[in-house]
Order: sequence, then C-alpha cells, then structure tokens
Amino acid sequence: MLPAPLAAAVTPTRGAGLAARVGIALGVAVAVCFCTGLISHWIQHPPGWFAWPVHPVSLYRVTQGAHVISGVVAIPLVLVKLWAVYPRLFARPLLGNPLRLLERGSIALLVGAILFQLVTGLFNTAQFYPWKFFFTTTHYAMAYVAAGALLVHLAVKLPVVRAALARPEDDRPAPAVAHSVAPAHSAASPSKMTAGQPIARRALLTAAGIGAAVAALSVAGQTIPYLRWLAILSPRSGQGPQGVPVNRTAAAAGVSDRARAADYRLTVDIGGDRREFTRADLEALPQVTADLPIACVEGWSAAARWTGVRLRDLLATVGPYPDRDVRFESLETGGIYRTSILPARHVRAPDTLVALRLNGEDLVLDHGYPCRLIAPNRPGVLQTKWLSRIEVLA
Ligand SMILES: Nc1nc2c(c(=O)[nH]1)N[C@H]1C(S)=C(S)[C@@H](COP(=O)(O)O)O[C@H]1N2
Ligand SMILES: [Mo]
Repeated sequence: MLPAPLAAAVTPTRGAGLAARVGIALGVAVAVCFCTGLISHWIQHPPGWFAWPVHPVSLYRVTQGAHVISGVVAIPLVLVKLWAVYPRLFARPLLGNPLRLLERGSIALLVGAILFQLVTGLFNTAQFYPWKFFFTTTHYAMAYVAAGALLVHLAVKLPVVRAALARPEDDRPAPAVAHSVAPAHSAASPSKMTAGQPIARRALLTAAGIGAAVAALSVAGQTIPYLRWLAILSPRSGQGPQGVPVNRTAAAAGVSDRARAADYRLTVDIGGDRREFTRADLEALPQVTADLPIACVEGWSAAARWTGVRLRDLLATVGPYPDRDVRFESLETGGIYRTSILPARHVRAPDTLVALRLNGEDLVLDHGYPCRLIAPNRPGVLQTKWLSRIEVLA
C-alpha cells in the first residue's frame, strides 16, 4: 500500500469515471482490432461461407491499416486504464464471493490476453520474433480469449460503468451497486477529493488522448500516404526500389540465381493442359495496367501501378478455365510464403495480373522478377513473387 498522504493525493484521479472513459476508448480500439483481425484471418484461411470481395481494391489496405493502428493506439490506453484501476486491482478481499471471483478471474485473463496480443502484434509489425511459437496461430487463438474475457468483464462491470458515467463532474464513490463489485477509493475519503481532482482527471484523460494520438501517428504513416513522413515507429514505411517497400528480398528467399537463370520458365497447368512460358513469351502477350496497392498484413501499404498479363488471358492461352481456385507457386524451395491460393472470384477479375512491370519499369528482383501475382483487395502475403507455376485446382 502507498503511504496514506500519497494515497490520498493519488487515488482521487484513479476513479471509476476515468477508468470507465478510458475503458470505452479502449473497448472501441479493441473491437476494431478484433474485427479487422478476424477479416484478415478469414481472407488467409477462408471458411466455406466467407467471400471477400474483389472491389474496392483498397478495402484490405483500409481494414489492415485499421487493425494495426487500433492495436497500437490500444497500448497507451491499456497502460492508462491499468494505472487508473491499479489500487482497486489489489483491493481486499482479493477473491471473495463468486461474482467477485468471476470479476477477478476475467480481469487477470483480460489483462494478460490483451497485453499478449498488443505486444506480439507490435513485435510482428517490426518483424521481430523473440519467441518460439508461431505468431499467427497464437495471435489468432488469443484474440478469442481476449474478446471473451472482455465481454465477461463488460457484463460484470456494466453497473459500475453506468454509475460512473452518470457523474461527469466529480468522481465520488459510485452507489451501492458498484461497491458490491469493486470497492472504490479505499484510501481517500470523499471530502479529500473535491477541489483539484477533476483537473487531475482531465489531465490524465488528456495524457491518454495524447498518448493514443502519438501512437496512432507513429504507425499510420506506413499506410496513409500523407502521414508517411511521421512514421517513426514503422520499420518498412521507407521507400523501397521502384517506390514500394520490400518485405522479403530475393536473396533472403534464396531465389536470386533461379530468377535470373536463362532457362527460367513459368508453368501454367489447367487439368491435363500445360504450357511453359519464358519471360519473353509473357511480354509478347497483351499487356494490361492496373493500379493496385500492396498491403502487408504487418500494416504497411503502398499504392503501385502494375503492368503484365491478365491472369484470365494467360489461362485462356492454355485451355478453358473451369472456374476453380488457382494455386501459385514461387521459385522458393521452402518457407511458408512459397505458395498461395487465389479464389475463383479473384481469378476472373480483369485487374488480377501476372505482373512484369512495376511503376513503369521492369520488376526488380526483390519485387518478384521475372513475374509475380498481383490481385485486387488481397493481403500482401498472398501476392506471390517469383512465380514458377500456376495451377488451376481440380
Ligand atoms: N514468394 C514469395 N512471395 C511473397 C513473399 C515471400 O516471402 N515469398 N512475401 C509476401 C509478403 S508478406 C508481402 S507483404 C509482399 C510484399 O511485396 P513486395 O516485397 O514486392 O513489396 O510480397 C509477398 N510475396
Ligand atoms: Mo506481408
């Protein structure tokens, strides 16, 4: 416990009103983060009922940008929220009656799961993996834990939140209903929390707001063009070759030699019909240009102009397209990004290309030379580079 005078000076600002207001902002950020995260997961592992649209082409750019920004914004909000409720987290009795037990348990789970999600997510945006588990699976599973704990927490806390929000001008202990759940302000008596207290609370709310805004601006620049210069926390906001960042270089993927080899061929396979294409063969086919963003799951994105062969035109030179999903394979010999599957809906789209050029130049090696897939409204991770094989699935 804090010494009594210090406790008296500190606890008034840590009221239920502050906790409830920061909590609402945090709840909104977490809800946005959870929904956009689910969307991203479903696009990458589509359940049968899920149909992600082809247009607008930048929708995923927006939802995934919102995912990373809302997650980063939640970090200062969680810290302020924890600070605001800190004395009550350890209020006696620690466990007590069943309702209190449920409340304590859900809080422990909630704080743990939320901190886990925010920290692993932040590290992922920095491509920094100081752990042994596989990020996406764990991050996905933990999202349900966090969301479930949050719902229980909200249900249990609803009376406190309502009481706290009903008193905008001061922060006296909430009515009896709140006490039954969380005894507020054990150290300070109501008489001690009058004069300076609303100002201190406002200062904390301002601090939470500024913290959230700074956090948002520090990552928003990696996906919002006009904020690019502000993206101090964004590892891949900088310009890569041909005006687009590179996530994984040809050297890192171990494909440099095969991509430049004279005997390079792209194999296109529809059922039994198969054809091989050199890069010159692809250049000789009708060329189409499309403006499509590359939008990485890690939150960065960039607008780009691609030129190449329309996928459906390329398939048509091999045989009739049976309206099935299509599998793309890269020159990589291992790794989880060497293949991707494109739903039939995107295969039919006129702006889905086997791209040969980027922003007016031949693709550089790091962007996928000799050719790469670029489809509208898809996560970057599914825009396979260094294509070696395109196969229409049975
Ligand atoms: N073959 C292959 N394709 C790949 C990758 C990869 O590692 N291997 N990375 C993907 C990821 S995660 C992204 S975000 C985009 C980035 O494309 P860029 O490097 O051209 O910007 O490429 C995708 N295509
Ligand atoms: Mo990515």
